[in-house]
Amino acid sequence: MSDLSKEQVNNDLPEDEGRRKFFGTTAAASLAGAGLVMGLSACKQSENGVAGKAADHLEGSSKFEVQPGKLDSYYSFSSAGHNGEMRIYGIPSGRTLKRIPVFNVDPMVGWGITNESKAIMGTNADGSLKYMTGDTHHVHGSYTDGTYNGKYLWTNDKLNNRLARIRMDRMECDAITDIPNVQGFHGIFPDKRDPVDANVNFTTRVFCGSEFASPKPNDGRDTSDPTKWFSLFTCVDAESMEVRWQVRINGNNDLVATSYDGKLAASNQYNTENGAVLADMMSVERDACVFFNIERIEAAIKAGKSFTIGNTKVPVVDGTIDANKDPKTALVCYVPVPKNPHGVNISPDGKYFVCSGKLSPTATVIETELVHKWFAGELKTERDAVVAEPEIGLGPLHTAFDGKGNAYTTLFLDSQIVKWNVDKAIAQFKGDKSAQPVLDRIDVHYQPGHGYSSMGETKEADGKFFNSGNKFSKDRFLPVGPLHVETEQLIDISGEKMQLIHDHTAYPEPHDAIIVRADLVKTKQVSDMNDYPNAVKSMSDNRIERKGKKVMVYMTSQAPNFGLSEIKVKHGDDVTITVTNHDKVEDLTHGFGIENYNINFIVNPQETHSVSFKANKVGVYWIYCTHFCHALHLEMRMRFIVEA
Ligand code: RUQ
Ligand code: CUA
Ligand code: CA
Repeated sequence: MSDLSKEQVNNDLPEDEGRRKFFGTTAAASLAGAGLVMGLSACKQSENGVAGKAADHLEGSSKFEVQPGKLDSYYSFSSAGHNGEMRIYGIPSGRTLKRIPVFNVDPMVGWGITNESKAIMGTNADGSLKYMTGDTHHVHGSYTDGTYNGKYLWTNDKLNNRLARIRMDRMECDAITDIPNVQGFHGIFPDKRDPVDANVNFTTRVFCGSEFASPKPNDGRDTSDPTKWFSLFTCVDAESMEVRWQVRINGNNDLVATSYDGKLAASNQYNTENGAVLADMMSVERDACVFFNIERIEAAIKAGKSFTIGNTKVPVVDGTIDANKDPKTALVCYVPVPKNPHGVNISPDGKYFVCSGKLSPTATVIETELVHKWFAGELKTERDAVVAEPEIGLGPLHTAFDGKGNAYTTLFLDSQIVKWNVDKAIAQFKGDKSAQPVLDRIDVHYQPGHGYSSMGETKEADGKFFNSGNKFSKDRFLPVGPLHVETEQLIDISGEKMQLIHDHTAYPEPHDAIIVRADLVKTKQVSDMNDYPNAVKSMSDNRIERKGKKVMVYMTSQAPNFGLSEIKVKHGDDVTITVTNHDKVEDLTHGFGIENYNINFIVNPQETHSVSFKANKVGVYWIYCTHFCHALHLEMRMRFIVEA
């Protein structure tokens, strides 16, 4: 039984008290549970005397309230974790605007049920879905000239190793690609321009990291010899969604970031040990941030310096340390970074990559220009590309930027967001003892994973909002049983001190997201019937055709009528029903559900969708409109009759 105190219900429990009650136990449990205590060196938590006290920071939301009838100024495009979808929130309201099914089946829209969505998701020979689950962690958008162009979003599936694309004019998934020969496909990032062709100043590639080493090919060989397993870094074509190439690496990939000049992709590596068990993955003091030289990799492939794996035709180049000893010809550069780093993010001016320590209380700042110098043979060691490594707190994971030289890093173990200045961190690293990089801290509730700022991953970073995606919500919302909702906390970062604006909920379990200015997104509110090759274009086209056991039904919907009043078939027939919505009014969607046949999908104005199934139950089954459309919505129904 949950025990809500009066104060909690009244929502005036002193901020710090309630928080600390839960925080103490969770932090300790996280540490002990993961066996991480030994991995963490001591960190002075309040070096500047700026240790966070949430009560001081709480400003309240009134200034940012989106009043009834008013619209948000930003979209947030969010991952959904093992729910498998992508989500859209309004910022600053935190209101859910849409849930886009991607790797999951969604009966509301009919994703995974209609023939069109099944074709995108991928089917087995018998027409059933190949996969019904997925795990989305990262969402990134396509770029032109260093900022979002509003064309595409991509997200990863860590579970079944697929990359999905969402077309932003409709906010629907239009392509899914299998990434061959990888497991634990985690970080993704689109490139921002071509490394060579200056005219291509927009996204043409999407890079994909993979966390888990596996046998190559994974056909039963080497199952008991993990030393033979390895990971691949993958490049997918942004338009065709075909896999362009892969790179064999030492260790693993986790998250991915790309440079603004189009020349580099970076990925943090927490398992340079290539360990198969936890203790081995934490055995060395420094792992790495690996940089891929895109121009050289593509030149090597052109020159035929690649191999293939199993039946896969994708060219693979060798990016292992041994094969890349000479910086002047190296395809990759491994920059040493303290213990099991998590997250890699580039500053909006393109100058620095920040890789967080996770098991080290530090963030490592790597200068882009120095990585280029290493590739030119002008830097002594890879480590010389590091220009700062400030101590910022315990369990640093992801870093966002405000475009004013400041970084905001999530501290999982400290349950805080820390604001620090990059230039001051560099000065401190150079030996300036008076430099104090940490500027502010704010408590969040609780244990943040991802943090992201408004336009923070573009050169138009505006320093307005930061969202803390917390992994534990504990006492922040009304209890709903053992599975807690997640807390997303919106923070005002426009001033010197961070101010908590509000909490909003997120159904488990989002990871990364981006916050995009509303004016950059242009959606199409009503579809074009001509975009649907199987459209039933006129009312006189309503008909049923039979070829042997195959029955094809073509029909229209227009409120409050379906174009047919009954469909009569024989037991065992293979039935395909195609429905075109002839309504033109924005928002006038119809649904199509068949009683006891497990079929349910929607058709938005001017759209066409179809389903195929076997008429395997005799009798009368009502077909009805499942989406409220008209005063006579309930009367919008017809009969499906299956004769013995
Ligand atoms: S990773 S917090 Cu994909 Cu940090 Cu989840
Ligand atoms: Cu058509 Cu409800
Ligand atoms: Ca490690």
